[in-house]
Amino acid sequence: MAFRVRLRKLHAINAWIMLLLAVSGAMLYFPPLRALLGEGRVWLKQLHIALGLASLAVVALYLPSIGRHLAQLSKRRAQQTNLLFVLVLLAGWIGSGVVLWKVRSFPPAWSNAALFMHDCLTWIGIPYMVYHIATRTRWLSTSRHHAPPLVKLPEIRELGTYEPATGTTSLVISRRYFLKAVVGTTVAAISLPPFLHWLTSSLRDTNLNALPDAAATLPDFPQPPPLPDSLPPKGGGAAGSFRIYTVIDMPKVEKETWSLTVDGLVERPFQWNWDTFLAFPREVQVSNFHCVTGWSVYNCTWEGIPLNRLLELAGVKDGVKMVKFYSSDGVYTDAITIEQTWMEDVMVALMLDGKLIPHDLGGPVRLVVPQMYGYKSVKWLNRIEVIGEEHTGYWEQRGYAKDAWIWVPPS
Ligand SMILES: Nc1nc2c(c(=O)[nH]1)N[C@H]1C(S)=C(S)[C@@H](COP(=O)(O)O)O[C@H]1N2
Ligand SMILES: [Mo]
Repeated sequence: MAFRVRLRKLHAINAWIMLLLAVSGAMLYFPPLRALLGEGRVWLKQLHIALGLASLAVVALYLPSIGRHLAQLSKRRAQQTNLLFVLVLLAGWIGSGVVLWKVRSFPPAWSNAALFMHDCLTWIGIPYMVYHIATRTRWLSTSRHHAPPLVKLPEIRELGTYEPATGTTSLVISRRYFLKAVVGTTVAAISLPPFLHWLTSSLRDTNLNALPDAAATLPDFPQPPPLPDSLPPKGGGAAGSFRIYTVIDMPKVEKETWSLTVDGLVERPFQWNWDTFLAFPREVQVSNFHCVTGWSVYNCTWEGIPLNRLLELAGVKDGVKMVKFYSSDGVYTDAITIEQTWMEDVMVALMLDGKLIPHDLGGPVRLVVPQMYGYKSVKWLNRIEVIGEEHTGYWEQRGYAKDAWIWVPPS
């Protein structure tokens, strides 16, 4: 009996943890909920990780009992299957969760795979949990013993009963089976379409073509002629899907009022309008874009002005500390140290794969810092300020590491 009590307790604890994980995970994942969270998302992510570790502890406490438990369930195939299924789910969630948690200790390809797995298991796992809860509530599970079946026969099984008298098998549907089927179908009908939508869009090469076109979202910015390396894109076309992030309503960007300022501790500060910006020589680079949450877009062909050309033009004074980047959303900033400007691939970009950067991706002009996680790559860039003190960027103030270097292969 003590064994059963112990299992029951572990099950109850696990159920609560899973519920909290599902709620916090869903909030972190779905863009509208994510937007609602704002900066709370960093703390919620911490909580989600802590809950995940707690569920790992529960699994660890359970595992020594698994042999005995399975033996006990040997005559209950459905429960055995449920148990194994749940254990596989948990293992997958925890394993991929650890990679996502310790993202900087793994190559981006690992994080990409872990994120895909984490999401995929969630699309399967949450509907399964709903089904599991719904079909295990008392009114359903006790109906087997107390409520009369829809069709009365001496021996009732879930489905199909052999009748010795006539030698035939008749379909007998108990109330319990019927309700399970209804619940199962409903849950599947609700969750399958968005799951398939998610699956097809994550297996798609890129979401660049599916994004609202720059022509529609940035109507007054005409497409500038791309350099030969830009179109057709030297990198062969971006592979992977951007998730669209913003911490506040996306700012309106208009050509008339658009400007880029380079100022602060420089000899020759300047402010450009769109035409002056376009007149400056541009370059093309192919690089990968990695977000610290695990997704990547490979082989992006960016066209724009290397940061260093702008800094040379402005003339950086001695003794400065950082270069700070502002977004025209008025809220988002980030910075790199003056030493880190050795990176020649930090770019003030205006085209991606030969087309003006879509507004959703921070267009028409965003920063790209390919060797660091995406949060350094400020969208809707409108100001570059050279400063003499430390600056902590938007997400860094909220818990992201100031050191944003992407995992580099050990040499
Ligand atoms: N202005 C602004 N820039 C931003 C962000 C943001 O929310 N606002 N998110 C950052 C993060 S965390 C990432 S991963 C990338 C995402 O770029 P995307 O939205 O074009 O996919 O933009 C970065 N730059
Ligand atoms: Mo990110």
